[in-house]
Amino acid sequence: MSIQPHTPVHLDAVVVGAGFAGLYMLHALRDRLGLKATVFEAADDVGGTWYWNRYPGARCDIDSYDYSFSFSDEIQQEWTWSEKYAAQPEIMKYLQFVADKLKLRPDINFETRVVSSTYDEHARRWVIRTDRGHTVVCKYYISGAGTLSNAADPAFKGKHSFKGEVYSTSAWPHEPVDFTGKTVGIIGTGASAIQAIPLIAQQAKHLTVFQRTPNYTVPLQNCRETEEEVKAIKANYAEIRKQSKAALAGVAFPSMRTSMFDDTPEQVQQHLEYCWNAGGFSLWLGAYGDVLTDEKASNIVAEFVRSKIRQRVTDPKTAEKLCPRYLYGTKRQPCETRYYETYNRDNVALVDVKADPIQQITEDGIDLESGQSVHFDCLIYATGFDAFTGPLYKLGVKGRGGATLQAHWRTGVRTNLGLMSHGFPNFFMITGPQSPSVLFNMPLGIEQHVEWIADAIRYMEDNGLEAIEPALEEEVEWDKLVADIANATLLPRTDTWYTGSNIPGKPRKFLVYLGGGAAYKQTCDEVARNGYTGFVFESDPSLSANVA
Ligand code: N01
Repeated sequence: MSIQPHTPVHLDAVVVGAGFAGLYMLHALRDRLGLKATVFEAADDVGGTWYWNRYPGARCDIDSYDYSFSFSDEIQQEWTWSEKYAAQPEIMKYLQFVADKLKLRPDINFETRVVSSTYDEHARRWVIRTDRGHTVVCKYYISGAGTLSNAADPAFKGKHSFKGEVYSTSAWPHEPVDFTGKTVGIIGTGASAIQAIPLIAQQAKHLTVFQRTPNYTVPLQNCRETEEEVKAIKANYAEIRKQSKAALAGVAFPSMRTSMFDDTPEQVQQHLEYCWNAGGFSLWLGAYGDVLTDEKASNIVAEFVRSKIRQRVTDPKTAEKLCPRYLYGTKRQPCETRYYETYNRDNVALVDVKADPIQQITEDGIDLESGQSVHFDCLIYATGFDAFTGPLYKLGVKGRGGATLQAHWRTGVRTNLGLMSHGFPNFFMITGPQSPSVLFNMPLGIEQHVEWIADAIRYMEDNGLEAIEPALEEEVEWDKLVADIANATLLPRTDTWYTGSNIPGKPRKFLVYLGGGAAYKQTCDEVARNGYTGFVFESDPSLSANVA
């Protein structure tokens, strides 16, 4: 329900965020479990990450038909995607359609940010406060705040002295930004910048890209969906979903072969070429099973991509600057549309800020350590996120004994199943750290978490239970399992936002469960089937009433 500020309200559940996660969680709590629940959302509309990240070129890089809810056949049959990889405005429209169809809006409090969340141990209730003066006392507290919703804020000297227009890809204005006739500087060359740069370059008078680390970027190969394709997908949706859910990263790649070393070098090149042309994540997650575990296999793909960059970028020096050197596959592979050709334009310059670091931001541009100054009218930050923990810490979560999540995770995140953490009873994290989260198809991963959480809540309600919390030993076990699986791959060897190393002072730890979505779901289901092994319950219904 939508609630009034300044009068404490007692509800069954509070959900944070109205993106994919919050929308489905609200639906599950309210319409399947019959609970009284409300959502707090900082934006003035639904959409979550797709509300904020509306920079030019923003689009999904998993097939639209896969990157959508599967829980309602009615929704998936009614909704028609126009492109293979939907652009941000279409994904926003889709989430608005879902919210309206399920009549979710009346239970969402927009333009309202949670500022503190405190567990009252005696009452076994969460007390949630917002920046608009709401106080809600609830039994279940669920974060759908996302993993990439808290922008990193690199501390550039002179940052606030810039007098021109300043933009951030992660909080792009709602009105279209027109760069016509303007000079622009953009810092960062991650997935966001790689989508935005080709379009900004077409419009701006001049664009300077400040690149610290080049990425292995592969053509997206987006196209319109034909009527026949749409018909075939909709007719076959059940099977498509089954295959996606069983696949390692929540997307089925029929091109996947077990080992690169079962093929001859010629066959390998042919297969890599095939995956390159297939587009999206085919090369990264759909070529060979050992690309992410075997350094030699990773190096072969790395050289393959570098050869593509050299073919596409006409100036050999610029091409070399764009050639990555880190282990292929260990960073999230961005997908591009004419990204490399953009550097053949006369109005685009690439500055390597690893070789010549940014010394300071000035009132009209950037000074480099070499003494060179670059001037522009508009500055764009595409500098990434404080992933996983950033959005959770912003909620001001205090569990047992007033301990903060920050304190509990001081030496590194520790959870059970990436769903809950010891000391924070009844606090659930949708796509939390140490779950498959960002290395699984997000909407499908979200569905699995929402359904597990809803089942756990139903179990508690049916059995008169007041609190659920992971046992400490189980959390330690899960932590070890996540690390062991990650360490069997190459991924932890590179500094990335997966390890938290893009944020100064953040403990370095690989924060994604890499065992694959199917194995993960099986574990979660087994835990539930066996009466939530590894979780401790408290039951004392007499304490559930009269909370102050
Ligand atoms: O952020 P990033 P992003 N000085 O962290 C640079 C998802 N996503 O917003 O690599 C100079 O990847 C930094 O340099 P370095 C997706 O999961 C999905 O682009 O640290 N440069 C890097 O180049 C993705 O992975 C879609 O050396 C600095 C850039 O800023 C995730 O979001 C689309 C710097 C940050 O890149 C994040 O992507 C877009 C400094 N001080 C994003 N600090 C879809 O298609 C940082 N950088 C669904």
